[in-house]
Amino acid sequence: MPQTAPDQSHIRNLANAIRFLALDAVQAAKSGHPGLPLGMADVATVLFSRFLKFNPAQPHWPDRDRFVLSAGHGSMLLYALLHLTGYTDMTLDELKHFRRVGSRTAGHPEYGHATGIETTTGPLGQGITNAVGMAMAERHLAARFGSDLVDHKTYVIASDGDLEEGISHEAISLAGHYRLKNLIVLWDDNSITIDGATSLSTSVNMDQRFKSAGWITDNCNGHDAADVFRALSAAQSAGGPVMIACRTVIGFGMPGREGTQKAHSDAPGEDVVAGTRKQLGWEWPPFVIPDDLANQWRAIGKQGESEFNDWTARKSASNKAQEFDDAIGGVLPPSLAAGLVALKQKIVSEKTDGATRKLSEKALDVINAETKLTIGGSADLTPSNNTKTKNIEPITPADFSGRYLHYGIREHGMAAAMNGMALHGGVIPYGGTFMVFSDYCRPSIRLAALMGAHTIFVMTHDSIGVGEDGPTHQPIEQLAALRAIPGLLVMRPADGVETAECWQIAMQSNSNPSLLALSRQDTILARDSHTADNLSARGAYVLREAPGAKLTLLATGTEVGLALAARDSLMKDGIATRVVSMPCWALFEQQPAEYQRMVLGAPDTARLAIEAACPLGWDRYLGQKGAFLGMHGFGASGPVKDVYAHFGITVEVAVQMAKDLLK
Ligand SMILES: Cc1ncc(C[n+]2csc(CCOP(=O)(O)OP(=O)(O)O)c2C)c(N)n1
Ligand SMILES: [Mg+2]
Repeated sequence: MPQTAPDQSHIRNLANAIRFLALDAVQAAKSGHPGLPLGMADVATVLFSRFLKFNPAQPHWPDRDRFVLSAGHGSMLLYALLHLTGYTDMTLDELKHFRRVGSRTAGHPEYGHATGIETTTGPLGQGITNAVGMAMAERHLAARFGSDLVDHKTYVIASDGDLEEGISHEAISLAGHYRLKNLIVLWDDNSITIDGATSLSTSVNMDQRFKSAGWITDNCNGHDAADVFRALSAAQSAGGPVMIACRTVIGFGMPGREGTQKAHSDAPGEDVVAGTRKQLGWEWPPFVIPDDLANQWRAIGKQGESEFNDWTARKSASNKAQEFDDAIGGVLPPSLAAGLVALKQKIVSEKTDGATRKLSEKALDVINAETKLTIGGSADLTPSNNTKTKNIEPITPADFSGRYLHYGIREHGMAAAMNGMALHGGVIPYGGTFMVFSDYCRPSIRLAALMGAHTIFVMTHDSIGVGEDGPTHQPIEQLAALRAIPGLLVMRPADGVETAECWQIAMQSNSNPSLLALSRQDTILARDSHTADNLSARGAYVLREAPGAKLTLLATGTEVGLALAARDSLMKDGIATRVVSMPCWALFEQQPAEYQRMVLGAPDTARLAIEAACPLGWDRYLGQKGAFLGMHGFGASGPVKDVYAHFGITVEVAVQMAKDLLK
């Protein structure tokens, strides 16, 4: 660790390189947010030059420190830092094309667009919560592999907005409880948001707020290099998460704008840009960094090389090297798929039925035994979500070697923290709550999909089948709303076999998130013969064929059993009826058109879709002669059977609707 405080004018010069790249890029784009980059440039420079462990030549180094710009609107701060420190994909040209289609420099940092961007930020509060997950993953992997291989920190720059967002409460209390000593938050304490002074809308004592959650707090003058250095030095050996309030001036150096909300966003205009050059003594034209400064920044980018080499040597010498690489690579043993196939076979031969949430626990039993990558959890619904298998132990503040997290009643925080874990790598997070509360996770689920994060959301109690808990607990529009998120695999398995198949898909789909919608109430075994083949992977498939059928019943989850019963009745009446199970629309949409046509049946045949949820989206599968049996409003409280009967989601109604369709 560096011992001597940095020189103020040295840091200021380096920071001004960030400031003018940011200002010139915003001015060139005629849009963007100069306030944060100008305000936090000094803090970021001390962090990157004296503390952050990183190596631009090895951006995926697993033991690098993670840097999260939670206040994603300040994206130019990050882009400038990546460029200056020598990330080869962040060229000067990219900065010149800030906010242009196809550039790596989108309006907010986008995960995957450039190396060094650890997560997508922009929706305030997400980044700091991702960071909690990253720090959690680090602690767990350090417990598993030892500090020789895993010993890094997660640094966050969070703005007033990040800390006003409700999700930050969940993040802060989670991190404090688990005493994540590897997490350091730098709060851009500039007392300004878009509407004006923060005093317009908040009177929280941030120091006390963090302290009460178990954090160590400090503050510094964010424009005094020695003071920032002092606070960051002290944070290195803290016994818990650290929040440093960095007092800064938003838009530092912009005449007429600094210190006010006018600095937050928008290109300030050529006059103000020129005035800023004057005020900060910066004499270089747009996008020009003098050689000596550029070289100093490049040297900062090379500081981590020797640490990287030392780490590589330690890893090579470690008897855990292969296991570590496999964990970071997310490699699943072949025995996992084989175990799930064996489970399917057992379910069929023993004719196992039951609630899919419980059958999901059986699949997880296999998964958690076959791989150490999974970290399960629940937002305080463990006995209902069936997410904790007997073969894994909880993670505790004193022992991170476990693989189960009690997230508390923090659905949103759980979802965003899981994204952080997935992005960190080395673990595959899954976590549960009630399906109806997927709404409480939705912004994070959306970001998981946008980033292609390997996060698995377990949503149980997936319909009016929750019965007596009533309409507040009965998801209606959630399935449709979740299916609308591009890239999210929403899976609603019908029985134990499909549940095992959907888990296999979720485990293997490592570049997109999955969501399992699981029932509270019992299902019947729909798949009466065993196939090693994963039929759910096609999204939909013919569960029961009927030669010459003029009618197909389409259903998902618990309603597949209903469809099968309706089919029995129709067949008795001499009506040849097919049943199609559709566990995952998104995967079905990826199948060849020919397969889709085959599954859905000829265009002139009738189709009845049955799902105890709202009809939105089903019309695309109903064809010319179709109908939908499901929900058209909120649910009602009562025993499951009565609730289904009340809304007419019954075998009798299905049979009658089918017959009407054939008239
Ligand atoms: C969830 C969410 N709500 C609203 C916004 C729009 N927004 C962007 S920045 C911001 C607040 C700006 O204040 P602060 O966070 O203190 O940043 P500063 O202006 O100090 O850079 C808002 C409301 C957002 N990005 N995310
Ligand atoms: Mg602010």
